[in-house]
Amino acid sequence: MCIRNGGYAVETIENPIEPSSTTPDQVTVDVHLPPGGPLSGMAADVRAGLSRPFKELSPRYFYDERGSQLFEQITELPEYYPTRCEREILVEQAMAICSAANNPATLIELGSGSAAKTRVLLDAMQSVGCLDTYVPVDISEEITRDTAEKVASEYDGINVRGLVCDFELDLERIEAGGPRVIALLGGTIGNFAPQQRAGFLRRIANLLDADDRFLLGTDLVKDRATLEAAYNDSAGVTAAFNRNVLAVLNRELQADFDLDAFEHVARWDPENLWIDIRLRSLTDQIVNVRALDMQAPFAAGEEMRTEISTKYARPGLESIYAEAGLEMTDWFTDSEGLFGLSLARVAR
Ligand code: AVJ
Repeated sequence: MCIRNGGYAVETIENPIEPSSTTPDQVTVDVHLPPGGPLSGMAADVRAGLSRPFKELSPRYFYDERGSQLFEQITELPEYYPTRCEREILVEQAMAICSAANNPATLIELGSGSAAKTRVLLDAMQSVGCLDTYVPVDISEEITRDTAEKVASEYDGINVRGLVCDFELDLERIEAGGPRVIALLGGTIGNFAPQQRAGFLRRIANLLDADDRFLLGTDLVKDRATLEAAYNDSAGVTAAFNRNVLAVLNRELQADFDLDAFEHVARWDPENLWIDIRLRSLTDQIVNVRALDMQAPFAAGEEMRTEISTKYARPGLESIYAEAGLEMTDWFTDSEGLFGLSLARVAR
């Protein structure tokens, strides 16, 4: 274990500062964004999505500042149980998770954001004495720096190696001491289309050594009423969150979407086991996207997909792991069985 010895330095790879030998505590933030920044692939992506007969936008564009705030509000809604349930699992079972994951030295968190839930795991790791390194990985440089510095100041002797990248694209091997846990919390994997998910999990399998574990949060299949209520809250926050993606396009791609000309739709699809989240055009309209030099016609009643949120059951998830060369080792749920956390290892 490192012993805290003074402050910590924040450095970037572009402008490295030699870590001082008298400060074993350190924070580094490595930036691996494409030249155009986090939104560099957006234009081509949106063009493709708006050109298809069944239009579709990627959920990754929800999270500008306003979208992130709206999502925060969603997590506090009475109808939206996943965040509360996942937190309950972490709080109640952090020690069990920590020991099932071989008392890891390193926690790598994909989509770490403000790392609100992570602290529960870091606390458990610290109390067992295994905590050495935390690697927050997020697309937002500002949030990652902030999180990295805060975590470093909160945990004695911890090394923090922030990584700013699109974890779907640039998840290169992270050289930090093992055993390691790579965590993807919050049910984010629910947003991945099946093929995208398969590719992602295979890459995770490739990153894991025998002692390493993957920790995954998944919302679980349950009755339609509960599921649909979580995505059609009575306060209309989810509707505002969904429509906000149009404001992002208006700003980033000089589009002229009229947010009031679209309504929020979220339906449970029992065949695909996902909530299908869409925006439905209320009128016949033509949307101009100046930066793409493109016009997108919408018929009245036409629906554009903005997100899927897949729900899982343990056996299905075990098969999904197996197809990716992973093997579930442990399964944790909340008291009501609404949300699942699983640990997986590379298949033997
Ligand atoms: C952040 C992807 C887990 O799918 O439940 C919440 C996003 N969308 N309400 C989810 C979301 C609408 C959320 N994830």
